[in-house]
Amino acid sequence: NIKGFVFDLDGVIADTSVYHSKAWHQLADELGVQWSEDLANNLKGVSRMDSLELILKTGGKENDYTQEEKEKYAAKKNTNYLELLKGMNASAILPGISDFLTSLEEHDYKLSLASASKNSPLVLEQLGLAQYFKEKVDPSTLKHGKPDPEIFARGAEVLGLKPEECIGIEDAKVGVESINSAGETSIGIGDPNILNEADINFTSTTDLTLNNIQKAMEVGQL
Ligand code: G16
Ligand code: MG
Repeated sequence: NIKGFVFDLDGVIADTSVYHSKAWHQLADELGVQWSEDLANNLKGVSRMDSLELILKTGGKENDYTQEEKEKYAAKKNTNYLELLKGMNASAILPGISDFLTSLEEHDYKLSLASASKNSPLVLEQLGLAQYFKEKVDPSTLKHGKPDPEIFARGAEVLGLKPEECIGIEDAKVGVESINSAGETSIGIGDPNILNEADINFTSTTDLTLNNIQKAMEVGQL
């Protein structure tokens, strides 16, 4: 019996994954690392420092920089990202999400946020959606990033729910893995070939409705 929904932010609620990608692309160019669609996909949902490590590894440069230099580059990416966020408003909310959040509230589902982003409180404020997510997992308190189950397990915990009472929603492959290993039902938003481990797949957030979820699940589960 589903009682709560645990949301990823970037790429599910808002268009910000495009901004993350853009900011990492800029940094990859500066570091002389070849940018690719695959790299962009593999960075989704991955924490700031782990993202930098992945970019360096992709370019065979993982041993070229000190920890201090790496932190400087990660900070630089964040400055670029924050610059791109300036002026972002409710128009960056992905299609169908506002209606979906309203209908979840109407049906008394509990909502929490499981975003790896330390910027998520700021993003929610700018989108005007902060009131929906009083319960959030603070990513700075996590020992492990996605695909580890920790973040989605905590997303259920902050709602006082068991994992099996929750549906997790993600756009990243590592995010879907995190939901699944936490023991929640997973919804993947995006390319079904990439998100092939999701229990339910929708290609777009416009398909995210209680009706469609009900249809995709076994009768009576929602
Ligand atoms: C997000 C993005 C990632 C980003 C990470 C950390 O995760 O998908 O691209 O690297 O957060 O973000 P920040 O540098 O802002 O702390 P999610 O979990 O919301 O998709
Ligand atoms: Mg995401």
